[in-house]
Amino acid sequence: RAAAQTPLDQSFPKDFLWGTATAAYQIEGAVNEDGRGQTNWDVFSHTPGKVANGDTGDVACDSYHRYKDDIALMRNLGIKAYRMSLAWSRIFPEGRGKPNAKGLDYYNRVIDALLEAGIQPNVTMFHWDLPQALPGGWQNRDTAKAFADYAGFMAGKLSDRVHRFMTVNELRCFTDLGHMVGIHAPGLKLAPAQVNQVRHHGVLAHGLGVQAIRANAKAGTEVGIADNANIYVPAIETPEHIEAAKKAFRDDNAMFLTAVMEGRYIDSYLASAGANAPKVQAGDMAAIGSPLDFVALNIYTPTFVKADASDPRGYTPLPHLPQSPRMASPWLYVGPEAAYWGVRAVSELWKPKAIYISENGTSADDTLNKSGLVDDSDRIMYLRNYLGQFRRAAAEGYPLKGYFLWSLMDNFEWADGYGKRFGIHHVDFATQKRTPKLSALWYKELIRRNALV
Ligand code: GBH
Repeated sequence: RAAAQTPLDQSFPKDFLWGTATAAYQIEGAVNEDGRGQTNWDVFSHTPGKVANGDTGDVACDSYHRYKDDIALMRNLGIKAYRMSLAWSRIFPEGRGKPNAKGLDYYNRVIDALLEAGIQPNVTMFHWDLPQALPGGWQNRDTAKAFADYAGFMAGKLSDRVHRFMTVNELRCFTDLGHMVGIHAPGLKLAPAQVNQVRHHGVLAHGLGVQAIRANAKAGTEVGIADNANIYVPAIETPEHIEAAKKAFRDDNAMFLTAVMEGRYIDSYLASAGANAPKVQAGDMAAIGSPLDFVALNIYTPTFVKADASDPRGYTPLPHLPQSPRMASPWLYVGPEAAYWGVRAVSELWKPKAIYISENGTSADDTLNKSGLVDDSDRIMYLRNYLGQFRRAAAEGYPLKGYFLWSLMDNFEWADGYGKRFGIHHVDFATQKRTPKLSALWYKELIRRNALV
């Protein structure tokens, strides 16, 4: 029977960059090998009570030794790009000073093997594993400078083969979760003024990092940030609610992505911070606002928001309810619209040349079936819905260029240890055996068609 109507076009733009993502401390293991220095996460995960089940990243997925296996998984998927991070303390065990050649050798091996497999490395300079030797960590402004020196050094070494760098991953996480909430390394609960100072050092590290990467990398190297801006979805798709969502997005990310994109702290933030506002030195804001080649977003959870004339801000965010649908992690509320509205807000507010999704994915109940496989239909449901919304953004002309699925494989999920699995490949941590889940087969087919399946 002939179709009654034209089917919805489900395709993605030609040359859309399909990939997967991981991060050094979550997969590498080998924490005492080849001169790697200790990090804040080594200390934190070895502190009793900090990580579920007492798990640590000591072994993780053992990718330090098994990176070739990982690349074989990627090759089988047909991905074009891989987002990985560098362990700063493998290169500078003390955070600064004399570089460690063996650390550099490791990343040269990984990058060369990726290129050999036809996969484009996209490199994040800092995904939370801070060299422990840096005095005061992110509370010390010198750490921002040390980061820039390290990032510039690595850009000089890698930009003959790596063409896209992200400075830091998720400003809000390594600042607030580590220094205000205390659930990530270094596990502090500082007062508001100190928290704002840590946040300032975070964006400053990004900005000085951009400058250092540009100063040391080959011409044409792209530099950006991978951030998890809080995303606001208009409750109803009408101009007043859309405007409210855009304003909420800009306000709520004021000390992070908004500062990076605008090179200043906006008035609403300074007013609410009052005497606790960060101490800013001459030149800081210009560095923080260094122009970027792209913005990369990690997108998981939405906040719905409505226009509200009775609120001085003009909007009211709507709370998640206990019964709101979520995935296997309590924080992971289902909200595929975040995919579309995240891309659209960034595009409309700041008009970046390109947007990448540096992470999107989910934990799921990953019980092995009788054949030893994982039938993760929940994850497929989640990905299909989010990718539909990313597709909408691309189809409407927002400059969305690529997507990195979190994660290539199950790994060390920070404070949740190995208890939460985000991979599209199952990892048996006793044997290190990797097995594709149903979602990996689904993703492979999506990439093959360059269209939603
Ligand atoms: C990303 O963080 C990270 O970049 C990545 O390394 C990580 O593996 C992945 O997502 C999956 O989590 O316990 O309720 O206080 C996403 C942001 C930050 C969300 C930590 C969950 C804990 C919230 N995540 N947060 S809670």
